[in-house]
Amino acid sequence: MKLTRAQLHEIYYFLRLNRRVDEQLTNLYRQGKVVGGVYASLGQEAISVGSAYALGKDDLIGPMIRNVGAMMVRGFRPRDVFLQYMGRKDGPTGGRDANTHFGDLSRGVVAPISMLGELVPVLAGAALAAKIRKENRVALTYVGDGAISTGPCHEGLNFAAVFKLPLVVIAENNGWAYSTPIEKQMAVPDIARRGKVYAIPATIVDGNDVLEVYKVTRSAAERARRGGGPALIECKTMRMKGHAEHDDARYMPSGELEKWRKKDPILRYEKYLRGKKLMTAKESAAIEARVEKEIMEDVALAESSPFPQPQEAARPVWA
Ligand SMILES: Cc1ncc(C[n+]2csc(CCOP(=O)(O)OP(=O)(O)O)c2C)c(N)n1
Ligand SMILES: [Mg+2]
Repeated sequence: MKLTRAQLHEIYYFLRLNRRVDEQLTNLYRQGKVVGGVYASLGQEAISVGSAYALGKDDLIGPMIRNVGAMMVRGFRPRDVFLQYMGRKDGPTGGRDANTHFGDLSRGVVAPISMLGELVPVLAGAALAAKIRKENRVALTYVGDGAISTGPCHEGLNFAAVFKLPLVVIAENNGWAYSTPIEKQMAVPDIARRGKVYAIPATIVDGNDVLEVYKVTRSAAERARRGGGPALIECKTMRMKGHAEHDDARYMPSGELEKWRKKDPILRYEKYLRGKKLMTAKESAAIEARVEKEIMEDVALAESSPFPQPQEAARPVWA
């Protein structure tokens, strides 16, 4: 399906929103207003936005910590992310959990969990339920180059392949799992090679090209919807910061980030739209103004929300 001019602009809006949420979270962290760490999606926005944008509204996603962009596409707002990271009462979990550990099934978003790889069997289960109920839904989730090597990820992929479940797994290969480079935890150069052993079609995609991510995810989702079974999509990208805000990434070889900065997914997409005369300077300025207004309003709103009362901590846990 060809994207309309309005849709191309909407994708640009979500990319910029994702980037600005990240930048604002960094500011809040440095001001001591965040409870816990901040995990950026810097440099990986095209994967979250392109893949989530390729799904239908009844499809399910299981985002990981760097997939704020996907959560925005599914209808969460920057305020949800700020409130949650700041542990405030009006946040999605009422201050009971941190960072992006929240979801909403009415938006088709399964809450992320910290244990790497675990979302693969969870979303495979959701895909199985959809198949049994003949709901024509696709389930999609994300794994990193570290998560792909966990036992649960293997079990989930294998299960989905055997039962031909409508599951799309996006492998975000950013080269690092905390301080471990990919060559120290995998003996093959590409995650996509693993597709073959499960009999799952696997595609390698430039993860910094939002339209390519969109296109490949969309065709994988359509194939899954037709009963063609799961797909694995390896997106090559780079984590443009340390694992989290507290990690200065001094273990990364010098020059690596410089090289990747030239491939910034948002600047690249903007240049593409401009070059093809699909977005004028006036139109991009209007999108920027909208993003800025929403970010500023939502930061103010989050900062004005109180912390929860201690006695509320166990309320949804114990009847
Ligand atoms: C099963 C498990 N082991 C270890 C951890 C601790 N841990 C959290 S994030 C992370 C690195 C993840 O790397 P990757 O999967 O490549 O994702 P990225 O951070 O690069 O997006 C580790 C080791 C965890 N959360 N779960
Ligand atoms: Mg990684």
